[in-house]
Amino acid sequence: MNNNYKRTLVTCALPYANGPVHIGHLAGVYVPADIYVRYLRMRGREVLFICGSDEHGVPITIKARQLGCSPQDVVDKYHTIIKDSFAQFGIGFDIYSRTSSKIHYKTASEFFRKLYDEGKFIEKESEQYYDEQAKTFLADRYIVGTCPKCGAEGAYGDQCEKCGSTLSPDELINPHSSISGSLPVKKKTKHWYLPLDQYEPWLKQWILEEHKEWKPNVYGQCKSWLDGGLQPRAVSRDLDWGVPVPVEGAEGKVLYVWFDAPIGYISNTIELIPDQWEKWWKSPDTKMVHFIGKDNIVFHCIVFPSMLKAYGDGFILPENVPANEFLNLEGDKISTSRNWAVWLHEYLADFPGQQDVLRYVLCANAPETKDNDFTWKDFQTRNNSELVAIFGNFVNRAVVLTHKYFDGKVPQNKKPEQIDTDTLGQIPAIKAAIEDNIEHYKFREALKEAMNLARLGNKYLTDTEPWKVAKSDMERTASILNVSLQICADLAVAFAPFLPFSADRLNRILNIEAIGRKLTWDDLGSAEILSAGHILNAAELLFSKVEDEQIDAQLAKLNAEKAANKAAADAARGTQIASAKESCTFEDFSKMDIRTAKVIEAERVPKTDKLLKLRIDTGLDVRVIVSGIAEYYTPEQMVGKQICILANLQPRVIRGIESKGMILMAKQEDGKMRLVSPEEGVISGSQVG
Ligand code: B3M
Ligand code: ZN
Repeated sequence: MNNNYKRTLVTCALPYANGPVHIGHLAGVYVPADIYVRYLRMRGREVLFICGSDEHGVPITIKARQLGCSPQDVVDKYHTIIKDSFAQFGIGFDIYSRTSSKIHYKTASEFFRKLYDEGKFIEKESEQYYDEQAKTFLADRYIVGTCPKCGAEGAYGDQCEKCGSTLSPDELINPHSSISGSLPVKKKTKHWYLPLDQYEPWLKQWILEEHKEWKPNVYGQCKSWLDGGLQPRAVSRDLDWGVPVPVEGAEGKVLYVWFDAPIGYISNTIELIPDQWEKWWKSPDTKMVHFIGKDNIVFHCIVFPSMLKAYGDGFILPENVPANEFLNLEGDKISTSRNWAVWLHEYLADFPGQQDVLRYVLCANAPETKDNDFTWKDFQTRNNSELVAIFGNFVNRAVVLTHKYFDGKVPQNKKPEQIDTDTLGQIPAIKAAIEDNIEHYKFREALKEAMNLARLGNKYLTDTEPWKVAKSDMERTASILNVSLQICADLAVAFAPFLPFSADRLNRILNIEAIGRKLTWDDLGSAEILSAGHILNAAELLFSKVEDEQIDAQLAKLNAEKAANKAAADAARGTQIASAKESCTFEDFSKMDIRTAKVIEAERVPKTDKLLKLRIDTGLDVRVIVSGIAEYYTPEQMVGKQICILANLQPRVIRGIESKGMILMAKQEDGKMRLVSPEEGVISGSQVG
């Protein structure tokens, strides 16, 4: 490992612009990265902090279909919301751009083209699912059906969201296209593949041998991918949204989103500093760190490095990829589709000005080594008994007492005692612990240490009781408050990476501006940050209590969501079984002539979506029945089918066609209808009863 880096390039996973961002994003990626960057900046290191929206791929096109608008409309809308949320939470990117930018298209196309020209890809034909009605290839996500593992309806061709199983479209029961509802067929198509298998020996050496220090969850995932053997990976897709494949004969094909998105880190750097970007991307003096969530590990540790390696030309590789696990919410997986999340824009509306409280709780509880749970109760407790009762209380007491006894002027320290030296003597170790933890991506521990500093100050005041000493010894009171105020200034430094808004407020209270320079990391623990005579500003509360009602309101919101989800799930599962009908007599029943029959011909009724005209052999006669089943069966599927009919239903004219009878169907859990068919071997015209 190279320890002589001159600068650090920090990237954060580019969030998909198909929805707003929530606490899971913040806890997993953006808060830790921001802490890291703020810390390095306070140490005077050269840092570049890059992010932007990921605006391509199937997640965007699915959202566009849901909303009935264009993919461009989707990304325009969410890019703005996401960018604003990050800014409001103080995530200090140097640039937050987007992959629909011109410069990104150019960069990604050129990247692909160079690899293509140098023969770094394999061209392969394969069979992909195709929707003949919608005339489009189907990404796995667009194929839905019943999960073979848990039986849930609406499982995707790549994954069942209910049980979490990874699936392939072939495994789905009753697969159909979510675009047209039709049965997908397989069709040949050509794509370009990055032969990851060729990079395997190099990756094994680079990761498994040279980066044993990566977090165990990251290293472990890489190891299992590498042990399992890598396969060539397609880097193009048949899709009408994305960066077009810059090769002749590739009409209708775009770069796979996971090929273009990481190049977004490069194009966003180019956009920001067109003349200097290479210094960040191509110099061995640059340390590159990717902050991501655990579902992105393979792309950042295996695929993107292989792309960079294939490209060559001096591109550096990540020095570390500190991926976090997932954050749950009140014991349940955060889910956009179930609206089970705390959305940042909603939090900002409900807790105005309290960004740091969320930053604090999310860092204190960050899913660094395992999935973790966010609860509103914990949010309240951490705010009230840590931020308010320890940090806020200490600063407030020190500043208020200084105003009370010394007109807001930092008093002289002429009467030091052992407890002062003992207390101040602990600060260097705390400082070192914060540094060590941050540099090893252990932000929870680092924050704990910063809070220990506040605890130290709080305890010092409680032990020395200046409000009592003031009755008899003003000189000692002065010393106590001098020491306390130095610790307040230390806290302004120690917390600055974690709680930037509160650190700013504390700087204002302490009137740091009057010192004529900004505090830096080196000030932490230094002998005297505030000299005697320095005038403080008025006391302000750093934090305020979160009341029970606020928490109750959040829980009520989630409970309502839970109820709505349950109702939707019940409806989908059909547990709301249609209530039993009134009882009927045997005579009533025997009036009905139900019998088996066979479909001879079937055709759509013109100008309708739902109706099929069927010619039926009832065993007694051949007759026509018009039935509303075109949504569920094609004419081709119907011909030759054995079915059951109500044969003596009074004839009705439907769309000008006389229909004699009714086809019996069963309503499925998802509301769709399925034929009720006799077992094979039953001849047409058999009575059912
Ligand atoms: N947009 C996936 C995600 O948000 C993806 C990250 C891209 S980073 C290059 O999980
Ligand atoms: Zn399942």
